Amino acid sequence: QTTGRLSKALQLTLAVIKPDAIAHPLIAEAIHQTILDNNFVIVRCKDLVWKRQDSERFYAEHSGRFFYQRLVEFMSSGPMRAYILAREDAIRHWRDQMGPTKVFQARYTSPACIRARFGLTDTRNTTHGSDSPESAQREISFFFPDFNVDQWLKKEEPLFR
Ligand code: RTP
Ligand code: MG
Repeated sequence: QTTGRLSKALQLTLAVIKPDAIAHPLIAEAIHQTILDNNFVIVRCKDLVWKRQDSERFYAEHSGRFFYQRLVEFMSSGPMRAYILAREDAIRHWRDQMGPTKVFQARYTSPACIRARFGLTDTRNTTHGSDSPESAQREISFFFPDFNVDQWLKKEEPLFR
């Protein structure tokens, strides 16, 4: 039986505000506000800058793609902000808030989403979000090596009921 605003399907996801959006404080603030408005609990938050190697490692799955070089370059071009977010159905819900990867598609199909509002190009598209529980686990460890997902859920999940 669940009574709180978070159900038993409490989930963690990894969200990033990318360098294009962090470069503009009002945009970063608006994205942060979207996180709060959507009842995500901010479990961890930190600002960081990637070296090119971090970028290459994080996006290794895209290494053959035509946009890989500019993606890697962009993601190591300046500060970004990483969050661990908790919510019911957090992974899907955060991706819904971001909207489609491609900014012009986002503007047509879902003009209220983050990428439609603030995205510049298909690469400089403001935000990242894990796309599955497996990615969330990997990406949370990538950004927050000391954070133990299973331990956190075991300890905190009952408090969210
Ligand atoms: P993400 O992995 O960051 O959540 O993004 P996604 O699933 O929506 O998109 P994906 O296809 O996995 O691409 C990863 C990131 O690469 C950049 N990208 N640039 N045509 C392009 O220039 C292009 N296509 C993708 C974006 O920054 C995208 O988020
Ligand atoms: Mg992806």
